Amino acid sequence: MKKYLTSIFILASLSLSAKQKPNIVLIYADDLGYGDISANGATKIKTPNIDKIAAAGLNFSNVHASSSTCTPSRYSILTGKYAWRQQGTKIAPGDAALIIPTNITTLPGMLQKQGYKTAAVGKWHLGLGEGSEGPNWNGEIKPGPMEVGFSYDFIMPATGDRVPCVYIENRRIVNLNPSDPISVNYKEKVGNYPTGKENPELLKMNYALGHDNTIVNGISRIGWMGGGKDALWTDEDMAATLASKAVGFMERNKKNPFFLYFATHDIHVPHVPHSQFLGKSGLGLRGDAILQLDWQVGKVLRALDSLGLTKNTIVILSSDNGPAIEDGYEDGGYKNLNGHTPAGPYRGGKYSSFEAGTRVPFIIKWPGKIAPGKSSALLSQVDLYTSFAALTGYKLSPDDAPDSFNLLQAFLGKSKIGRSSLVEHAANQTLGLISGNWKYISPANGPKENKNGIETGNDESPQLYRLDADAGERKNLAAENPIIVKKMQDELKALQAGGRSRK
Ligand code: NG6
Ligand code: CA
Repeated sequence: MKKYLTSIFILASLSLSAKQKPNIVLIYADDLGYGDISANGATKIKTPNIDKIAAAGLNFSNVHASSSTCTPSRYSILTGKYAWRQQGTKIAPGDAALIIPTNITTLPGMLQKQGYKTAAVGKWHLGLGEGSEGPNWNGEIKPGPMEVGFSYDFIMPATGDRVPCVYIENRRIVNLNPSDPISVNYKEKVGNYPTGKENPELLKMNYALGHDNTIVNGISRIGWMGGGKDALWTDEDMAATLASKAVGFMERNKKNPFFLYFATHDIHVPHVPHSQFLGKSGLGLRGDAILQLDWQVGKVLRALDSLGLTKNTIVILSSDNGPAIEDGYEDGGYKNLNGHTPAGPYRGGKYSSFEAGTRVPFIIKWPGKIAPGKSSALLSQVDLYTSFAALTGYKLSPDDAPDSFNLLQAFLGKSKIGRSSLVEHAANQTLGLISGNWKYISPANGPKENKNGIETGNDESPQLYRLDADAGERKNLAAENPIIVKKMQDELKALQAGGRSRK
């Protein structure tokens, strides 16, 4: 009897502590710039739902994605490791194999060990399957999210502008008719669908920069696909589809602690928002996509309210890299900016070594636990792993999350002190380093502006900026400060040689 009572007691206390662990919802927007939200000073567009997170939470001005493009930033946030430490982590083709090793403990895997249910909903873009043949699209698609720590997934395999234009739920393509198997190829045309190059008259918007392959839903994509007609997504419905999957996961797990990685398609290209947002921003399709993103944020917040979970849920809104204005389609991005500044006060944008590449919106709320306000602590998204490990009581082993630090107190606003340094990684593999108020960019050949009109930050000479006095990185101070340049170069070299980061 005593034994029986003891086990009941243990069970009860276990479930209680599991229940008390806060849910974590990470809304990871795509290509959303620091200045794209009204909470960060945008005046030409209003993002009321994102602003609600900011009003109730802590808004950071110096949090960085680890890279100025998608795949490496996502790799880093989920593994706690800088992506440039591993080969093959550049922007992934749509048929790439999974790039996250299945034998490491990832951020969601760590939370699973702590009793969390974990979901990836939305954009994946970290590869699927193994080996050089790519994923087995018509069968069980693995390894994928479920092999690296997620207990549920509903994903788009790569990006909105890449084939295959289908959703995958728990290893299977959704609505795939076995009598109409799909084929995917990134080298040559497969299937009978028209292409943008051959049939531009079928397009809803003109392509640019090689987005001229298979047409799905009137939009030509990167890569070719055939078959899978019943499984094809409709871009206009994507936001509602993904939001409902995110909400469904929270509903099913309201009694469990859960981690939701809600990686929205918005505001990546193609910008094809639902008609309810068309023309509503006054800033063209890109602005309308921001409104659609904000609407999805509202869906998540309202669901938490109606499930009674708002109080015990940490909500984070951030982005995988800085803004692009036009990125593969002639969708009027530049023409319709109307004075809107997606990068805020920062220079560059997506792909860039300048600050706007990685300095992204980062807002966190946890009612009663995080006091509303602002923070300028220097933090990297890679730090979420170890900070959440500290929050949930997980003890890291030496190989876990090598670039991630416990900066929980800074994320909760209890400390103003963040990292002393962090690495910024650009699309062309150039590395930069922030150390205190100094920013160093390694020399790089290549154009100063890319084909999308974004300043790359490339310069054959070292660049050194003083971010507190010159956030816009206009005055290169490298020549006057050779000792600082050398010190920062040495730190980067040591990191590249496998050295651990400095907290
Ligand atoms: C680039 C694409 C761009 C976009 C990006 C991925 C070209 C010329 N450009 O290679 O349109 O798809 O990859 O964006 O192909 S990201 O946010 O997923 O990194
Ligand atoms: Ca991105």
